[in-house]
Amino acid sequence: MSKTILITGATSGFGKAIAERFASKGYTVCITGRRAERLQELAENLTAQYSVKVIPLVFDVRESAQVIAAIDNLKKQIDHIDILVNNAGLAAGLSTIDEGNLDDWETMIDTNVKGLLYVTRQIAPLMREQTSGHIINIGSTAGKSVYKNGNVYCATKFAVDALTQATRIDMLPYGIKVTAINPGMAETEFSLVRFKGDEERAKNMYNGVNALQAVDIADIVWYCATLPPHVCINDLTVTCLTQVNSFYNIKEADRIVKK
Ligand code: NDP
Ligand code: 8X3
Repeated sequence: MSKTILITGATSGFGKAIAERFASKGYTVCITGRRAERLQELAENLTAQYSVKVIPLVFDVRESAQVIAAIDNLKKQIDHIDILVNNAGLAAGLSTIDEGNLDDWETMIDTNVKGLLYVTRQIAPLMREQTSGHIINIGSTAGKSVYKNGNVYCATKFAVDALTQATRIDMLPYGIKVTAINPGMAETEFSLVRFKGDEERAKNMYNGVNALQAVDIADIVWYCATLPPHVCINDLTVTCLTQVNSFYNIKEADRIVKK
């Protein structure tokens, strides 16, 4: 029986790279997102390349009814889930609290916090029943220290940190691992989304910093997910070499190297 992973937000970035990594290792891969065409294309590519079962599920994590319907449908197609990666998330805008956009706030809170909760609420009982499983939440360095104008996005990632800790306690009796992976700056569609399609501004974020790439996060998820059964990484923070935390980083060109 092949192992099964469910990855939210697999239409781009980390989620897509994680789906590729686990498909390449023979996992049955359940991929989710709102962009149906991208999901379908990814499903077809992974099936063709790795001959694995891929189940695309189109839903918005902010809509609890959609989450419930999609996971109910999934449960008819598979009988176990080994790994859930709560990855779907986003930042919208950058501004001070007094000038914040309420719609952006709602979007971030609904997606990053409530969306993660809705999905976890549907999958955790299945893992409890199995008395096995691994929940991996994608947090952020933004959930470890706040940065200027990051207020609400940071708050949602602090919430992910708290929920990861709480879930680990709740799942403890059932042998379910719960891990937070907290990446720093990574070059995905994240900034394009944050800056609402402003490609120039998004690209500038990564200029000269040698940022993390989606495959780096996929490597780390694979590592955390394949440790011996008695070993659980609780909390892992990862940045590129030129970043220390949310607010302290340098350009690659400013790094002192021996001539
Ligand atoms: P991307 O924008 O490349 O990917 C985000 C994914 O989330 C997409 O697949 C998107 O799918 C999905 N998503 C967003 N909103 C929803 C929604 N309402 N319902 C369902 N799916 C949704 O960004 P990343 O890969 O970088 O981001 C992945 C996670 O990593 C996020 O939680 C982000 O906060 C976190 N992170 C990112 C960092 C970075 O610097 N890139 C660093 C630290 C953490 P679709 O639009 O098709 O619905
Ligand atoms: C994404 C990393 O620093 O842009 O979580 O907030 S950052």
